Amino acid sequence: MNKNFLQLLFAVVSIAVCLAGRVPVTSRKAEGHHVKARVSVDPLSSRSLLDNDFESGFEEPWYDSSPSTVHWVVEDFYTPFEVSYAAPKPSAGTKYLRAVRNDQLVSGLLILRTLTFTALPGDEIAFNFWIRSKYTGGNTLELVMAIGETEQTLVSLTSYSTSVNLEWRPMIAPIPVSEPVDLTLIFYAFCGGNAEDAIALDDIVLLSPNAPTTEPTTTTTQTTTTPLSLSPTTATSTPTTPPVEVCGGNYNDPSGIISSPNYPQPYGFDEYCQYIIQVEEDKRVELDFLYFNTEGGADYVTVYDGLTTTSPVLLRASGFNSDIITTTTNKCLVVHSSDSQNSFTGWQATYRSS
Ligand SMILES: [Ca+2]
Ligand SMILES: [Ca+2]
Repeated sequence: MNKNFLQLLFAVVSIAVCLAGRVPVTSRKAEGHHVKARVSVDPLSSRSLLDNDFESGFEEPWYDSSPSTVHWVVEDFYTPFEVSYAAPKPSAGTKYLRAVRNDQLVSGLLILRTLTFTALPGDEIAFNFWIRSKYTGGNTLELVMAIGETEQTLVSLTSYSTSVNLEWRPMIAPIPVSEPVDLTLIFYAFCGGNAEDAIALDDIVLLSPNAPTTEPTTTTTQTTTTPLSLSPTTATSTPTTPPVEVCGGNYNDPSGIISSPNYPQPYGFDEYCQYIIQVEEDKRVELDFLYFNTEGGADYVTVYDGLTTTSPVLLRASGFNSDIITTTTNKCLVVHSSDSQNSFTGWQATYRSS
């Protein structure tokens, strides 16, 4: 048996284990050597092992290496471990990965990592997350990429840790490599000791829009059918090419709906959209945000009391917002702006003349 055959065998076995989910949760912690063995799957094959919606009941190919009493455990929405503060219902399926504490709710650090895989230029990692804490910022959640010993934070979601965060939120983070690089993705989290404190992950998917053009000639495994079949469906929702016509516009009806580009799919990167709303002369514009979910501190909605960006600012919001805005005249400018990374669902608002 040559080396390639052994690697292929490892990949096939790993996939079989992942799909069939035959590693019992209770025994897995004791099988550290087994986990390490699977890390030796060749990194290109590992790409196809990253996706997990946790519906199988198993966290592999993501590995819990939390050092404390808090661990990542696959939870079913209908049978939560901490009954008094259940997770929000996932949009699809019923299972997800959740930070589970012991009976005394002792706080602790959580680590969740992939095996080493080859990231290609254009790769993005998409996932859904829920983070909540009694005190704002009390829990932390960061996604980090590690190349050898060097770690780089891809996204920090700690600002979403509030007592009122009761929903799953989608996240897409670009993996910033300019050439194929072997790396590991790691979620670092801290879950506090309050009853409300919670962190959960679901629907982790490696998006690889450029995969067909950068396929190395040495790849012999055909395990790539999984990502290839995913690509066409996810390509329509990637935020890099939002329809141009929904980036801003003129709104002159007495009432209407405006939303971020591509809503309810994630908005794009580096966007700047102007929504110009004008109602009858003697009326005012009332703007009511029905949904709001942008990257905190990075992707903003700004509402001006007039038609230019020099007009008084009525609202400048990122992250959450539920304010109802009323202008002093019949004119209003709404600006949506996003930066070059981390795309969220966006926002939707109704306006009416009042
Ligand atoms: Ca799920
Ligand atoms: Ca952003």
